[in-house]
Amino acid sequence: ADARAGGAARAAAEAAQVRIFRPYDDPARGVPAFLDSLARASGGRVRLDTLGTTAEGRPVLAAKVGPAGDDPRRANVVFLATYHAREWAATEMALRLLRHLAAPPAGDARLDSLLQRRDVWVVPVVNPDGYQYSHTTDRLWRKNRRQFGVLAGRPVVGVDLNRNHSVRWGVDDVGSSPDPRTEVYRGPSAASEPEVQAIERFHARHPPVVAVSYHTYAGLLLYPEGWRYGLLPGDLSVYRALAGTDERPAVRDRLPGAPFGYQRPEPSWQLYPTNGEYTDFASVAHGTLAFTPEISSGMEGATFYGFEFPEDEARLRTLFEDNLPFALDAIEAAGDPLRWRSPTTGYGVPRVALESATPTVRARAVGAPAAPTVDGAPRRAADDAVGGRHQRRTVSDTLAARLAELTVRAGRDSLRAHVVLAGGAEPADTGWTPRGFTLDGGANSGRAAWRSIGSGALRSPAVRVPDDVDTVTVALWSRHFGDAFGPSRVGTVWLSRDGGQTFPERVMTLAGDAPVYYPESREVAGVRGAALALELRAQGLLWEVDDVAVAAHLPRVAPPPGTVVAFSPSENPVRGDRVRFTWPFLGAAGDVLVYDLTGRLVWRGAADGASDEVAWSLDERVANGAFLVLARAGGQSRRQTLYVLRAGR
Ligand code: 0X9
Ligand code: ZN
Repeated sequence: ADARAGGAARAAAEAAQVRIFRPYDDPARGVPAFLDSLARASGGRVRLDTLGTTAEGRPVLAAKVGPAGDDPRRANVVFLATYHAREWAATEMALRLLRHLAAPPAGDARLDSLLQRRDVWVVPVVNPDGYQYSHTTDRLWRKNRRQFGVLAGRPVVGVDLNRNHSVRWGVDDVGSSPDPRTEVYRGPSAASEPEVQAIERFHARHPPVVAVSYHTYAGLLLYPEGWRYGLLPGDLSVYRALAGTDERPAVRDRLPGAPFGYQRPEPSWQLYPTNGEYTDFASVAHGTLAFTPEISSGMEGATFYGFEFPEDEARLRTLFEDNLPFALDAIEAAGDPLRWRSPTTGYGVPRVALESATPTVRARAVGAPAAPTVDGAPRRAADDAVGGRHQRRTVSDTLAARLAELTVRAGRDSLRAHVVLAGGAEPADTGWTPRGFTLDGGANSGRAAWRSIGSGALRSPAVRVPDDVDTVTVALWSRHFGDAFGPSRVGTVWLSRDGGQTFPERVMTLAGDAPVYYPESREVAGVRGAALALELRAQGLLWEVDDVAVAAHLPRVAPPPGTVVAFSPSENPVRGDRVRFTWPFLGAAGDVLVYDLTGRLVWRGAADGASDEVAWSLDERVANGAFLVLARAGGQSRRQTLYVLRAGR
């Protein structure tokens, strides 16, 4: 009798406990059932779509929010969750986001009108078979549930869906494994899995401008490149505007014990390299700005929840509220990423950004390729192979000597900078004071680099910023071994504006792993006339630093009227629904005309002469093919052949 009473009490207690996480198959509480009821209650605002079917016959479902259908004039934004079965908090985030978008809090007219201008898709469970299995049988299951027979008496099951995408699939055995028994098995061939095929098909039909793929649990906000150490995306400025930096991060993390208090933004390889991964796929195949938030880095006592996020409404609400602003920013930025300024991070996208001043000039620009000039002399430079849809990078040949002045010209954009400080542990670099940093032979350029094996501080000499300069770029090359999961091992860069007496402002943070040298840079504004100095502080990490520079941005000189710059499109072939042309005739009004090959006028847009660009929004009537584009002003004209190659047409 006692046992029965105990059992009843336990049952009552269990019934009283609110269940939050949803399995897949439960006909009442499962994810598909939830989506169904949400769609039915939404008054036509949410529609469901089946993107594909898994090996065990479950649908991969997408919920579309906003106007019916997919209008090419509206930018697509997609939110994905739970490539990895056990990452339930990711699905919970996606479902809460969907609920928020389906019924914005009363009076949120801004979100309402924003959703009218976007096609937003939410795929809360990319991996339904694995997800269901993690609910019924093995809480920590990761892969899908495809069967690969029996090996040494054990069934071999599952492909890591985040290693199965068709871009850079299987390029090495570090970022994925050919062994089906491992957790990171990449599958027998690229996009071999039905779930991955479903996602890739969806991307071909509705190429997203921005995508967010929720995972758990490292407390990071990752973006490409992810497949090889040291690579930075061409669109880094746009990624940074959205995701922020350690100094101005986009996503807070207020869960108890969260080590940084925010999701650290960084290129994905700094966690570890992967191949066949989703964001590398989306960014390369569709020019998508694709992010992997590794959400939920909370702790219970001294340990992470890890994949087992507590079923606790208050904590899940915190998780959602922390991640919501970035999700809304992603939706908003998709309209015109280059001109968008983030209300969350405060960053916009500079037309030209300097990535390194020495030993190479590296710059990202909207109008590429950029042409660098060093100390008045043009430099040989190459368009970097790591492209972006919005910006490209140009890298100069290695400079033989330290420079004083550089310019980067890209179309009508330019950046002219005075290199006011440069140093890299070479004999000529006087005035630097290393404490706990030693000279080391593993240089990025020249003979030596500065190296700290635990803690130390490296101070630069002080330099005066000219009075007509507002902004500087602080740039350096770093190789370091830190900690992806906490602030125990970090390197930071601090700025003094009083000649090195105080260093109140942190301008850069390095953590995670960078086993190869790569360039880091930040713009700092409001430094007119200041006596600047840098202090690099190593706390617990193995850090090698070389080629440190401060470049003072000289005032922009407008090209004289009558200057003609190259007439070029923002992309060619055009894969999206909008293309921008640089307006070649400075100061002169005119128009841009688009003809098809039969000579029919397809579009005409006016140029007022004041703005740099003319944008053409292609509607659904524009067929794929070749077009002749003409820019005219007064008696002058420029022509350009343009190809339109949009998916699903
Ligand atoms: O390994 C993954 O697929 C992701 N981490 S997780 O713990 N959720 O499994 C991270 C993928 C991000 N990309 C790279 N690290 N390159
Ligand atoms: Zn994951």
